[in-house]
Amino acid sequence: MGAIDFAKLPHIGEPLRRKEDYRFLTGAGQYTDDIQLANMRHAVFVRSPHAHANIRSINKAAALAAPGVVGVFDGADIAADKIAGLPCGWLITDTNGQPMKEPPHPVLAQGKVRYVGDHVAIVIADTVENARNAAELVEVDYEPLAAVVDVRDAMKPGAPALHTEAPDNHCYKWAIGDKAAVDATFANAAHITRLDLTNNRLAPNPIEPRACIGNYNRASDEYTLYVANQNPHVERLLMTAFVMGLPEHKVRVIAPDVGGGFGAKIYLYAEDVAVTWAAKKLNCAVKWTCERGEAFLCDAHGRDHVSHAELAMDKDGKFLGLRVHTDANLGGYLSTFSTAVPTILYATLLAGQYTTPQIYVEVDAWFTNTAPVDAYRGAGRPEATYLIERIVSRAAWELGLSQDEIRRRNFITQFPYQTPVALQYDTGDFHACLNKANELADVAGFPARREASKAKGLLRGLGYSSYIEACGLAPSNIAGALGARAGLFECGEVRVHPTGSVTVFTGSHSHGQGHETTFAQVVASRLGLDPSQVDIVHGDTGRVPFGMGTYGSRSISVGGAAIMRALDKIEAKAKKIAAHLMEASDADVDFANGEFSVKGTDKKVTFGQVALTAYVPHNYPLDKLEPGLNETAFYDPTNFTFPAGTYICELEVDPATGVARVDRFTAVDDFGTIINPMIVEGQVHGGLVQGIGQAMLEHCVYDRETGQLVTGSFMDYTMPRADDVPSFTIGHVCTPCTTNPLGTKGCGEAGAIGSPPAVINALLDALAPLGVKEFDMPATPHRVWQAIQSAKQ
Ligand code: MCN
Repeated sequence: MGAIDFAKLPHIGEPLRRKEDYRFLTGAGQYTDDIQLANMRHAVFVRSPHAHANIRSINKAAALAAPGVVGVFDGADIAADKIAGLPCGWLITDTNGQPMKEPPHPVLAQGKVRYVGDHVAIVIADTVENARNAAELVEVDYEPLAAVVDVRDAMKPGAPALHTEAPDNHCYKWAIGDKAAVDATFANAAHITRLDLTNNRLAPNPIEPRACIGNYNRASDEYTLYVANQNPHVERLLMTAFVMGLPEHKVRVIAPDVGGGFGAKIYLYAEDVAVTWAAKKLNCAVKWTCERGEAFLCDAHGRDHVSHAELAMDKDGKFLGLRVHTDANLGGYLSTFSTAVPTILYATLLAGQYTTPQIYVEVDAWFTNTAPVDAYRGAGRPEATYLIERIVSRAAWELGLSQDEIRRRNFITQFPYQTPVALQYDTGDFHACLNKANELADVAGFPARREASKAKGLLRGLGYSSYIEACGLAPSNIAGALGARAGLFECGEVRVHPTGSVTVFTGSHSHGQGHETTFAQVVASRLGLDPSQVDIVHGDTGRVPFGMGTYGSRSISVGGAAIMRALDKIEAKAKKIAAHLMEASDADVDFANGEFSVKGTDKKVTFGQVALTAYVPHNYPLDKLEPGLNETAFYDPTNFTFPAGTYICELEVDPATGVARVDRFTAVDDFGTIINPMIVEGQVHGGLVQGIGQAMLEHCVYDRETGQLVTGSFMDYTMPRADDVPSFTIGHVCTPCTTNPLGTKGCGEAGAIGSPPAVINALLDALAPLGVKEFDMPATPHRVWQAIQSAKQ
């Protein structure tokens, strides 16, 4: 079935309430920490209080003697059992042709700690309290070393070195584009706009902290790991093949209800391995639940780029070339997908929505004494969008063009469009998004609103961001050629039961995105069922055949497409059964609205009758067909999907206090075919709040001397709250994706990608009368006030 026909099916585009909300809203969800196993003990980790230190010795005796303690293990114990370090899933090749520096990432420290919170030992006791008390008795003799937390410091000659494998802290230099051609373009440009910017480091903060329970069954020699994770099969693959050296069929990974992830739960973490290993060692289940303070220290962080960008234009503001250099902070070790974020997921998006013919991007990635940095909602695409949309807005100010005009002069209008940075956009209508955003934001009424603000002594600004992103990760062969050490397909199994209801097993994982509803809509619409007749199972390697999981807004476009393939097989087989029942040829059978009919006759059988016949095959072509109606499909996409849109932010600043307030925010997105507009709107709202949070409030700060995390709690790290954001105005444009059978483009990250530059462009527009030209996120009152004062000098 083609994407156009699919979009016309019943239930597609229906704002169904989420099936899963009943259990979530009535407290019936089952998260990892809710799970109680027989013979279960509790783990607490001893973490480094130093950003950088050698470990001279560890004395476990007092902790082992403490009440309730059943085990205390350190790096030596792990090494003695030949447990390997945590792997990095993406190999980047340096511009010098050598592989990136890939220092070991031990599960428990091996003689050295490299960030505050680094794992030193695991203490296991009968209760969490006893484990916590005993952890304080583990005596670690540290030799503190000088620390480095900022990339600008890490690259200095003589900076403290974290790893012997990378004595200058440099992990890789990577580049894309034709440098000579870009340099030549700049030599002939009529105007060059330049910009330095920092993309601030963020802590993901899903509402459910990470948690895991390792268990081991002596009788079958099998492990089970319950874990708050976004991709249980990937977790199992990494843990068995790379770290523990176990056969995969002996390890079951279950990610039950998961309370948000935003990227932070994609990775294989030290805690997951440690509890699984300790379960066998102690012959008991071992549970660990992260505390919020620990999450700040050791969940993978996001962003942390320092960039310089230059945009070359002709005299009419037509873009000729873009030149970018970015220094990316990778933290103390390489987290699972960290290396792909500032390269493949970032630089390839730097064409944005524009026809810029020449682009050259160079990225240097550095180790620092901070928590590992990896994908966080948007992963590379927010950093790219922030850079492009900031420099485009600045170019407009410098050339005296309106924000609208500079974008229109440069928009891509012909599709498919091959960018100079590898990606090929299949569809889009950037003018339509901009037009609709202008209309919904009432841009025409802005001058009057600005005057009204002025009358109150306030400054009002208007900011644009026309983003594009690549999601639905990705064709496996291209990802492999770019360094991925895994495939990026998805798997779906559709199991039709004898009475016609359906259970679907998907490799995608839902941790807030509503898959139990939207995937059921897809299946119900294809089979002519009510969505209540379709259940979705995910998050269990013991039940789902295989899966690559959820990140990169890939679930509906890749996971959904795998289910569509399985449905094609179901439909093909069901048609044969129906043809037999109606004594017709397969080719003459049509299927629509849950009924099979023979062309040109009034013969009909229902989907339910066919399902029953498949399992009670009394009148059945057993010589040609197997009984049963259960099909599995794997789907590997041929391209990314490219959601795009225009966001417009309007904010007010009080110049006396520096307080900025987002007053209006309009988001117009093109997600192709929309399965459930209510869920999509929720996804956009969530993303916008996260993006506005980055722009206005959130910021991980490490002390530049000591490497201590200054923003280690919600007292210091400000999460956005309801009264920090306005009621959003949302609109849609639809150009269906041409490379998947649903026509969908991912929506899960768009809000977080498109919104930060809209906010900061609005802020700079508001502050322009005061002469403020530079500003780095977040726009806290203190920083805004400082910017105003600096501009006065
Ligand atoms: N959808 C739709 N029509 C479309 C596109 C999507 O109806 N054209 C629906 C999908 O069927 C799905 C939801 O919208 O129910 C999101 O789909 P998709 O864009 O495919 O994204 P994923 O399901 O793969 O979710 C991943 C994405 C990412 S990468 C992050 S990070 C993120 C996000 O989703 N983390 C979240 N949204 C989150 N929402 C919550 N509540 N919690 C998180 O941790």
